[in-house]
Amino acid sequence: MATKIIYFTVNGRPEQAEFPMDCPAQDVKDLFRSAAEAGPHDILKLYNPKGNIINISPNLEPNSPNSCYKLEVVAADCNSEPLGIFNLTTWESQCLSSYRNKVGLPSFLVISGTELAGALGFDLSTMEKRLQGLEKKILFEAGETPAVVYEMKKQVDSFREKLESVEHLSWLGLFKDLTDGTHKPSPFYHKRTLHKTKKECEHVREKFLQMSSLEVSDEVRQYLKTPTFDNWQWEDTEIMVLLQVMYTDLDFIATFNIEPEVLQQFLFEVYRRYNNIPFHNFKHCFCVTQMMYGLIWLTDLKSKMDSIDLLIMLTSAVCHDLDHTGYNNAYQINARTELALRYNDISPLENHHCAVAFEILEKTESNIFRNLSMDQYKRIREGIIKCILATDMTRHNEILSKFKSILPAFDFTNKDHRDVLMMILIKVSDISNEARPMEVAEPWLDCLLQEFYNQSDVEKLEGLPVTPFMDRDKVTKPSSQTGFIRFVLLPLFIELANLFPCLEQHIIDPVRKALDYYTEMEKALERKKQNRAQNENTAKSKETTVGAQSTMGSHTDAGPEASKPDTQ
Ligand code: 0WF
Ligand code: ZN
Repeated sequence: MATKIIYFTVNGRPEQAEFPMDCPAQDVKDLFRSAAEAGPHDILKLYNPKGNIINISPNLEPNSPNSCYKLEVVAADCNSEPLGIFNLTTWESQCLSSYRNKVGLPSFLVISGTELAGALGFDLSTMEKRLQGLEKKILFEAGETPAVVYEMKKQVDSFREKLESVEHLSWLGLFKDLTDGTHKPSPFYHKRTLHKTKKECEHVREKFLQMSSLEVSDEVRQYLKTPTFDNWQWEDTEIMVLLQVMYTDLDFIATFNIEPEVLQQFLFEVYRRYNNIPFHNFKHCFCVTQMMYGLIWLTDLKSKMDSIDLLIMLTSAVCHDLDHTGYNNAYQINARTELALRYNDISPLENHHCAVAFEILEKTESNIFRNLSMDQYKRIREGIIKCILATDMTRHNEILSKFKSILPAFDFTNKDHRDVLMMILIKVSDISNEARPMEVAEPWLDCLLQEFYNQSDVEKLEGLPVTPFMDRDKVTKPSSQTGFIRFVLLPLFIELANLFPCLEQHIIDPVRKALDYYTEMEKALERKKQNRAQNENTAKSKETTVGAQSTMGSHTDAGPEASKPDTQ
């Protein structure tokens, strides 16, 4: 079996990990976890020599001892176990619990990571206040500060001192220099190359321009019109050529007098402004556009709507997630990012995607609408803004309800009706991965969960509210998908199929199949969980039996109860 060797350092100590090429992802993560001597709830971050965070997975690029990666335990997960520094020895726990019983202290006074997180990250003041309260209660009852409370106070003090002296933890709001109260962005923004580098872009541009004059076969052109299209088979430069084909085959080049060089420059700028993130990247832009393109052909929209509306829809899809940074609106608002401030918490991301689109279109060399009249441009701008803003999922019910209300008397000659349909079409395209073949859709879900989990990790580290469906401790792949398909995807897709019944087989059937697939996966996971719990219980009851037998047979193993004075 071929193996990979990965060289890395952890706490300055050189280590190497060897694992088979087909090693399960979880095993690779566990390997690194044990190298870092990290607990099951600690968060590990692996950096490459350039300082970028890389994914700990079986696909890790093999390296040499000269190009070591760096492994860090960035922070402990705040959800379950007490934090290391607040772990009590057995004796201390017993001592504390006997005091708790005596004075009737509630169990939340156990100092756990959950409380730390709940108290806005590492809120030591809250911790200190609680300790003071605890001390007062105990003092009142016992007359002196017990050693365990004294020890805990010392640990809190020393922890505060450590935190306040570490500059790179300033984003936790604890570094002493942070006196002006301004929000500092998470270090993750700086540590990874979110934006594409100039070199990367130049290379892609050259390759794209070379390829753009090549003829794309009729077979590919037809395949491009179907929701079964597999994006994973195409690299970014080819994707740019395919986008060019869409503009050509919908006759936009001829109808709107778009020069090929301008379209190429526009597509290159679009490529450049999608970031290197797991989900909301250039490939997602392509998938959404390709689904929109497929829907236009499948529903024969060319015969029902003006070309300009189709141009609005396709271009909106191309631009709809420009410069997405991998953190959703809830994060933007909670973290009070520049975008949330700029857009007053109103769809900050979608407003930004739209603004970037018009930045690109402001440049003559990439303005595909430069040969249109003022009125046409105005209509296009209004349409694109409407469509991109409609992709904010918090508006889902509002838009779907509107669509449902006009459906019984839908009229293609009514502009208001067409506007709502355009919003529905971009929404459907945006969340349509599950309408694709399973081998195309499932990797997309993995990418999305990677982006979601990253956000919730950062939310925990920054002491922000954690978005529940992004929390790696709470959701699984099937659990996140069954609810979404049942309550979001199917109700939306079914309404669109009411207007276009031919879509049933193309987008509803595959989504129903996906629902069955994830429902089965959810059941299998549940069975596995139950089996594990059962095995653990069996093992525990065996242990107890053995333990009880040995205790009964040994006077020296009698435990703390045995040393208690006889109160009778
Ligand atoms: C993972 C799941 C989810 N699944 C998808 O297929 C998909 C496509 N787009 N998106 C998706 N989300 C989102 C990307 C940004 C906006 C839409 N998510 C949805 C969430 C977990 O869970 C639910 C479940 C029910 C209702 C609402 C959200
Ligand atoms: Zn999107």
